[in-house]
Amino acid sequence: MADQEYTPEQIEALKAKAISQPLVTHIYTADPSAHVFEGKIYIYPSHDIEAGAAFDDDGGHFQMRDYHVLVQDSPTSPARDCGLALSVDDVPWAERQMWAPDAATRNGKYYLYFPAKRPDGIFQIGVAVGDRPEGPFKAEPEPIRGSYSIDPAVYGDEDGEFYMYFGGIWGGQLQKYRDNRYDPAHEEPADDEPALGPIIARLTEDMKQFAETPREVLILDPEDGKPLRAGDHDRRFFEAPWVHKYGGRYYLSYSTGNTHYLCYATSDNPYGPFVYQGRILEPVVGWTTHHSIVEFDGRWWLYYHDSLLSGGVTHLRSAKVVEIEHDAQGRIRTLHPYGG
Ligand code: FUB
Repeated sequence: MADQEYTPEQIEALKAKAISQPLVTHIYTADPSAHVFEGKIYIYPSHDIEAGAAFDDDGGHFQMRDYHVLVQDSPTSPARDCGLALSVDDVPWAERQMWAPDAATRNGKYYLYFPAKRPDGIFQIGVAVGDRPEGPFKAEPEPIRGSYSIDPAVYGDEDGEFYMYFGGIWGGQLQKYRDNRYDPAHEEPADDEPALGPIIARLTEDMKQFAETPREVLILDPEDGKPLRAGDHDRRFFEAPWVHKYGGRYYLSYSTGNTHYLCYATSDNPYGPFVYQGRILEPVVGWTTHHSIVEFDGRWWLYYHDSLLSGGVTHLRSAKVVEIEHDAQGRIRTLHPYGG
């Protein structure tokens, strides 16, 4: 997960060709989860900082400690930082690494979902509750029972049910679990075995627990109808699940991690199986790629991040937004972050 080296000239050239600009530049923000609440766009990003931690393949250099919520009147309007929404110091069970969050609203309350490491180094997912989209949020004293790994994304369906999708391999620890049970001996499956999928669980009415046993979501190869293989690094799920609905179909989008693509798969059912469809975004500057997709006034927007503002530092990223299109068949046109 080390930085790719760029010269200042290369960075300037990429900035000139970039298809979008950072939403804010006074802090680093990443993993932007965008929602329309109260007629505005609220964005729930990670808050990247330079903590001086060494680079490693488990993302030890991502040492974020709090969350700031951003707000826009529309996706083309300036973004405003609403200030501190939640600090790790105010989460009784969490010690460090406040990674990619998401949010949802139900019955007049707002819920901030976030992964963080317990003192023993294991990721779990917590929830904090507020009265306003921007917080402040008060954390529940314990993580969500039965939660694990990272990158919660909460999808509210038209029938009123809410589902959490979560998971990420490598630093996100998903490869250590089978059937929701942790075993440090587990690793990623062999290349010719089915890849690990993200995990889904319906949420309880109070939005604070899983209402059912979490289960794995399958992503199938459209060619043979079989699950994508673990060795298929250009297409298999790595982290950053997100779900949106378009034309009555569920779209599961995600990062392929070490190959740096944002891809998507579709299904008629929130639990899947999903069928792989293609790429949404080619690789950005910086190792990670992570996004959300939101509709605003009938147009669709991809919130994503890159590391251009920091000159290519992988753990100092900036959230951005660009419009995406679904064609007549519902396919999403692939975007190139620096033109081409
Ligand atoms: O921001 C920390 C981690 O990097 C996120 O949880 C992953 O999705 C990746 O973007």
